[in-house]
Amino acid sequence: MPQGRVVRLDRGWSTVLLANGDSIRVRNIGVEVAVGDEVNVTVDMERVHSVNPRRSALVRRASFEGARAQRQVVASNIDTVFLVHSLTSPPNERRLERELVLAFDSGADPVIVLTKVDCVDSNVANSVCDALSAVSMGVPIHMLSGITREGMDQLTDYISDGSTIAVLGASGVGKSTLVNALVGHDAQEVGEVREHDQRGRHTTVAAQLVQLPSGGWLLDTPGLRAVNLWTSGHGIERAFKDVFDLSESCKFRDCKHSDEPECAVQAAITGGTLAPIRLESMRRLVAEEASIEEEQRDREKSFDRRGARRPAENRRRS
Ligand SMILES: Nc1nc2c(ncn2[C@@H]2O[C@H](COP(=O)(O)OP(=O)(O)OP(=O)(O)O)[C@@H](O)[C@H]2O)c(=O)[nH]1
Ligand SMILES: [Mg+2]
Ligand SMILES: [Zn+2]
Repeated sequence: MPQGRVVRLDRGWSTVLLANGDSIRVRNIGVEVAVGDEVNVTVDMERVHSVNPRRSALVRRASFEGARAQRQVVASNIDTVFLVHSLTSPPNERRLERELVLAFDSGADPVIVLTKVDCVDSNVANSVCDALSAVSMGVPIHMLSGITREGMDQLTDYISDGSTIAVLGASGVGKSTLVNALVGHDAQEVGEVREHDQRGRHTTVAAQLVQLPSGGWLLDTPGLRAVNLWTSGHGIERAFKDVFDLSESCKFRDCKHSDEPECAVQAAITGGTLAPIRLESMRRLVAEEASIEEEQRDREKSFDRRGARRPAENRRRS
């Protein structure tokens, strides 16, 4: 059976790059396919037969379809995730926290990339960088320009033959510009941002895997409006390592960090070493994840009661 990698998805169609370098468009009926998947194509080259197990996947909650949450695999088989923010906008720590949770849960390594360093003076750049550093939990941060190429050499270490980097971030931050700068030609369309608020116009509409001349892959994604969590593994623990580390020293193992005695988290807030917003933010994400988990459990239960088979993961429409 011919094997290849899904480089793009369009409503029921997969574009698959085969091992021999040919690119074909095939139907993906009855299989859940994501960009980045390694797939087997039917011998008649008509459709995706099966998807190989993913070694990593960036998963978020898609917008609600009816009342029920759906999961969306944004990118699969990735090694690194570039979390892209623009230095021309005020730092968005809350968004970065969510992106870090998704990235940690994906199994790939996050890297923070701050673009448009050519557009701001160094005071502004440093203050945005400092604000985001406060929630980055030691994840590397690089400031660069996809236009002047300043700082681009910092990214070479992440690129290697056979490895895949997913590029994630809001619309207009410069994801496609960065992809083009790394690839060395205009592989991806770029679009102007709105002058008054620097927001993008959702130029990239579908995730696209692009091959690097040196080997390796970049996975450009459409700007996500909302970074919604799906059920998480240790993503929240890792993205909120500061809070989790402190809670090790709370008197009670099940401390909720509210009004318990000898709470190390509250002590850090009072002492000014932990921003209260970090605890609030973590609580919000824990609650969001818990509600998805609860919904999933209810769904499984209702299927069990009816004696119906749970719909197999790969039968869900992508
Ligand atoms: N000066 C400067 N402009 C940049 C840089 N990166 C991107 N831009 C500009 O920002 C605008 C948006 O860039 P895109 O690369 O299309 O942004 P995107 O993140 O791919 O946006 P979506 O596809 O909508 O999600 C374009 O006008 C780019 O020329 C940079 O480092 N410096
Ligand atoms: Mg784009
Ligand atoms: Zn506590």
